[in-house]
Amino acid sequence: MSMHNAEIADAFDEMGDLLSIQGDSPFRIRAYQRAAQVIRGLPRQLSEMGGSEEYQELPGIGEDLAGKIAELVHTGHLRALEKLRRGVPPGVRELLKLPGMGPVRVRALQQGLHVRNATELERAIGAGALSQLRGFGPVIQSRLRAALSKRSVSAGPQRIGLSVAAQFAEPLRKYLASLEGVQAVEIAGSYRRRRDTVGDLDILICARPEADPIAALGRFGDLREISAAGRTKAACVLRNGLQVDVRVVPTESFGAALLYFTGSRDHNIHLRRIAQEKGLKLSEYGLFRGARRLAGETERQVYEALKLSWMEPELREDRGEIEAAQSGELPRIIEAGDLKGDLHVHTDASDGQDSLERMVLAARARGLSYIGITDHGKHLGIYRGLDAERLARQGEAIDALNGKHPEIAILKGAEVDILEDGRLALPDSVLSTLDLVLIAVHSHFDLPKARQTARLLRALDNPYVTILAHPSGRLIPGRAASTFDFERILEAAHARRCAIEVNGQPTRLDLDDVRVRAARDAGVLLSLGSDAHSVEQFEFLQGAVSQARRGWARREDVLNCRPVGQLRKLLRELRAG
Ligand code: DGT
Ligand code: CA
Ligand code: CA
Repeated sequence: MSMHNAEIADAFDEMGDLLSIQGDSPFRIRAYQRAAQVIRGLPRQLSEMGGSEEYQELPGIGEDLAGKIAELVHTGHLRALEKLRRGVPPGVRELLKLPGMGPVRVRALQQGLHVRNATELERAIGAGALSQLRGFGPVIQSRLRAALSKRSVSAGPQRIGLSVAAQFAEPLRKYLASLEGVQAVEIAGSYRRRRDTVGDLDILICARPEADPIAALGRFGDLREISAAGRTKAACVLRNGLQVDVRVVPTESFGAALLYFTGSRDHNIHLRRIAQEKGLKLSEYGLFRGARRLAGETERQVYEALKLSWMEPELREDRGEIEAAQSGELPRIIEAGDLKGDLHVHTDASDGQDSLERMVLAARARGLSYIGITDHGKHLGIYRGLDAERLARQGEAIDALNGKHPEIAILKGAEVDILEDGRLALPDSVLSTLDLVLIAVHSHFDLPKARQTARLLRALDNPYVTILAHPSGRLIPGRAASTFDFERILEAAHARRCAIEVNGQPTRLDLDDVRVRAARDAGVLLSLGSDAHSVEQFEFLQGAVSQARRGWARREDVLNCRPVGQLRKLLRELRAG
C-alpha cells in the first residue's frame, strides 16, 4: 500500500474542510489547503521521495504535515482525519461545496435545523425553514435551490482527470509488466488517446500460456475489488473508484485488440465500414477475409491492409483523420521535442515556489532555449502580484541573468488580469516595457455570454497583448468552461494577431482539444504553456502537447516551436498587430 499524490491531497483538503466546519483556526485550515495544492502540483510521487525530511523541503510543509504525509504514504490512513470524520456527518462536507456556503453557514444549518446533507437542505428550503436562520436571505436561498437542482441532473458517471488517472494507471502498468511470463502491457482506451478525462482504463496484456496475470491482479496494492474475473478477462475497481477492464490477448491478435480497445468507438465504426466495403471483416481479433486472417499482430498491419497509414492515438476520434489518411494528408502533429521554449512561467516573485534563476536553470536543464517569465501583475485578490516598480526590478534581474546564462533567452513578461469590464489590470505604460503580455480571466467566470464575450474582445483590443492564457477558465474537476462566443474570440485573435494558449496544468488543459482544432483551422497561433509554479512543473508542458496533438496542431501552428530569433520577431509583430 502506498498512496498517490492525488489521494494525499484529497485527504488534506478534507482535513481543511472538516476543521473549518468545526470552527478551527483559519491559519491551520489554510495550511492544509495550501499543502493540498502544493501536492497536487507535484509531478513527482511523494511515495517515491526520500521521506519526511525531503517532504519538509516542499513549500508550506513543516514537520507536522511531513509526518502526516509519511503516515498516509506508509499506512494509507491518517488517524487525525479519521478522528475528525467521526465528529462530522459525511454529507455535511458536501454542503461546503455549494455556492455561498462557508463553514459558518454550514454550522448554522447543522445546529439550527439539523441539516446534515444536500438532500436534507433541499427539503429544508422547500419547507421554507431556512428563513428562520440568520444569513439565509432570499438571494442565497434561490442560488442554493438552483445549485441543488443542477446537482441531481448532472450526477452522471464520474470521469477522472488524465493526470490523476495516470497516478493509478502507471503503477498498475509497471506491476503487470513485472509479472513472470507477461510479454506486453498496453493501456488502451481514452487513456492512450490522451483524452483530458477518462471514464475507465482498458488494459491489454500479452502473456505466455503458463502465466496467469488475472490471478496476480488480485494482489495489486491499489485494488479495491475485483468485480469479475475469468481466465482472459477481468474487471476491477481501484482504490480511488477508477474502473479497470483487463484482457489477456494472444500475440496474433494483439494489434487488432489494441486498435479496437484504443477506440474511439466512432473511429472503430468508421474503420469497420471501410473494411466491409472491401469485403473484409474487422474485429478485436483481426482483419479477416472469410476465415483467413489478413492482419492482427500489429496496428500498423491492420491499417495498412485497409490502405491507411498508422494513426497517432490522439487523432482517433473520427474527426476527419480517416479521410485525411485516405488522401495522404494526415497532419504531422507536434511532438514534445518540437517545443523550443515555455512562455508561461511563474517565480517566487508572485505565487511561484522557486526563484527566477532556479526556474531559468531548470528550463535550461530540460533543453529549452527560451523562457518567458510571466508573474502575476498586481491586482486585487492576486497573491503578491507585481506592480510597475517590482516588474521593473524583475526586468533588471532578468537582464543580469541573460548576461550570466547566454545559452537560454529570458523574456520579460507578465500575466495580467482581465477585469470584469475587459480592461487590463496593468496600464499600457507598464505593458509597453514587456516582451510578452499574457492576459487571463481569474474572476467573474459566470458572466452572461454576451458580456463575457465583450469583456474578452475588449481585452484583446489592447495592442500590447500577445497571448490569451487559459481562455475557458475551466478546472478539472470542478469548474465548467465560461460561456462566451469562441468563434468571435478566434476572429479577433486572428485579426489582432494574438496567440491563444494551451495551458498544460493538469487541472486546466485549456484550450481543450476541440478548441485547439478550431483555433488551428482559423489560423490562430497557439502557445503551449506549462504555467509552471515550481522547477518541477515544466513537466506540465507534456499535458499541453497532448491536447495540442488531439487538436491536430502542427509545429508551425505553435508560437513556442519557433527558434528564439523568429520568436522575438513574431512577438514584436503580434504586439503591433
Ligand atoms: P472512456 O473510458 O469513457 O474514457 O472512453 P473509452 O474510449 O476508453 O471507451 P470505453 O472504455 O467504453 O471502451 C474502450 C474502447 O473500446 C473504445 O474506445 C472503443 C471500443 N469500444 C467500446 N464499445 C464499443 C462499441 O460499441 N463499438 C465499437 N466499435 N467499439 C467499442
Ligand atoms: Ca476507457
Ligand atoms: Ca472500458
